[in-house]
Amino acid sequence: MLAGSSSRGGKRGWGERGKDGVSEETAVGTPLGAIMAAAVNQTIVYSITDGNQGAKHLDYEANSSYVLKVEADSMRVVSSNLRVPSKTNTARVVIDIQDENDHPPFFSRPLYIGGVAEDAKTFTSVLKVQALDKDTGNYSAMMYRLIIPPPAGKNTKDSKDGFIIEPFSGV
Ligand SMILES: [Ca+2]
Ligand SMILES: [Ca+2]
Repeated sequence: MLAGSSSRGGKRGWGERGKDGVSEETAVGTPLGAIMAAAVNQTIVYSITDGNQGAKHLDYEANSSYVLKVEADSMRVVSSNLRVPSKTNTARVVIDIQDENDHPPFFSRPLYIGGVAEDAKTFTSVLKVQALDKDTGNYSAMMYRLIIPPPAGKNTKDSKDGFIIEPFSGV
C-alpha cells in the first residue's frame, strides 16, 4: 500500500509510522504496509476500491485519517490463461495520519495598537498579542518575543521604561 495516489518515482522506503500513524509529510509513493489474502492455487489481484479519493498529498489538517476499502480478487490461473469467474473479498484498512509542524503561526491582527499613560507603573499591561497555528499540540504552542526592543528610557540605565513581552501569554 502506497501513500498518495501515484507510485511513480522517488525513493522507496517504509513509511514512517509512529504510534499515532503515518506522518503527513510522508512522500507520495511511500509503502505503508502490506495486506495479504490467501487463496489456494490462485493468483490474487489487489485493488483499493474506496476511500482513496483526494488523497494526493497527505495533510493532517485536511484529513486526519483514511479508511480504505481493499479488494482481493482471486482468479484461477488456467493453462489457457482465460479468466474464469473470480471470487472477491474486501477488507477495511484504517490509516491514521500523524500531525507535523507544517504550518507557521499567524497573528490574529496585522497591527496592534496599545496605549499607556506616561506615569503608568512598571508592569502595567499595555496590550496582548495573539498568534494562532493550524497544527495541533506542541506544533501550535506559541512563544512571543520582541525582535526590535524599544529604546530604553533616557533617564534610566536599567531600561525601566522599556517594554517587555511575556513569552507565553503575549501580554
Ligand atoms: Ca500539521
Ligand atoms: Ca505550527
